[in-house]
Amino acid sequence: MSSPTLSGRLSEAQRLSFEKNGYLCPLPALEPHETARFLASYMEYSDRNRERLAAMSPRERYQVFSETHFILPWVHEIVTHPRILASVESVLGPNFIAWNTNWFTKMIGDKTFISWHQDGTYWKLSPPKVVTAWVALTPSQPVTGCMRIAPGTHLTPAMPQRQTDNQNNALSRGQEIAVEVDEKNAVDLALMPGEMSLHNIWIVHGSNPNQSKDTPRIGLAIRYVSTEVHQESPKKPIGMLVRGRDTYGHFELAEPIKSGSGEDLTAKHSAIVQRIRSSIVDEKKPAAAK
Ligand SMILES: O=C(O)CCC(=O)C(=O)O
Repeated sequence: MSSPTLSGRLSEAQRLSFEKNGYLCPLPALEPHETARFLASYMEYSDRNRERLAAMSPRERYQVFSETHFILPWVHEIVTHPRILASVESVLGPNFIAWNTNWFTKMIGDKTFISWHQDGTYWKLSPPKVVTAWVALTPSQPVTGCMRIAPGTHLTPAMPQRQTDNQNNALSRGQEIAVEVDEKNAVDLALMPGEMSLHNIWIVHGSNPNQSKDTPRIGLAIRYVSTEVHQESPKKPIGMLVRGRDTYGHFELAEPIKSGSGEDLTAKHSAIVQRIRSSIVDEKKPAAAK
């Protein structure tokens, strides 16, 4: 039998640590040859969309880089990677859905940052059997603007939040917690290419701009939810069943888009992005804690 590290399964000590601290980091995710292939594919996708992206703010760009697992087979490969799924299964149990994905990219000299926030406030998902796997394709380190968390905050759901309008804040609504975060106690979730972190839906997290002169920071955040989870949303939410069975039917189960190219594929992708965004709470009505 493979070791827990290579199979991706978490040890009991790791599982308990995730429960207690609200995060785990670093964990092995991709093999070096996979990381290199996915990074080359990412650069090719960015290059293909260069003109469209150049005219956008970080916040708008974030949307083009959301839900790409529906249209890019190599992103789907990351989302369904056996080692990542085995780690997530250790936390969520045997049946779960990939609900949403976002690329968080900070190129060299880019001012993009992520304000301190709690994901659970906006996602309206309950019970909180939800975990984010953040998979690094390049070094995600303090100098390149790695993710940072405020330890223990996953035990305090739904802190007050405010909206901000700084266009360099990559979050879709510029949300930020209206509570002072003690920066000296923040923990850096430092990752090397091919590694990942897991974080709880309620942990306060954010990240600084990339200060490095030569290294971009590129990573994919994948939100996995147990099939038990229900989302309060105007339309039935969609997601991809990636492990086990769904006996709840809370999500419309979707497959990657197989047909279409060029503008047609872009239109289908935008429709999915809009549908998933529309299930995230309106900025004027932050969700109550569940
Ligand atoms: O990548 C980052 O810096 C922030 C990621 C984040 O906010 C998230 O995965 O929820």
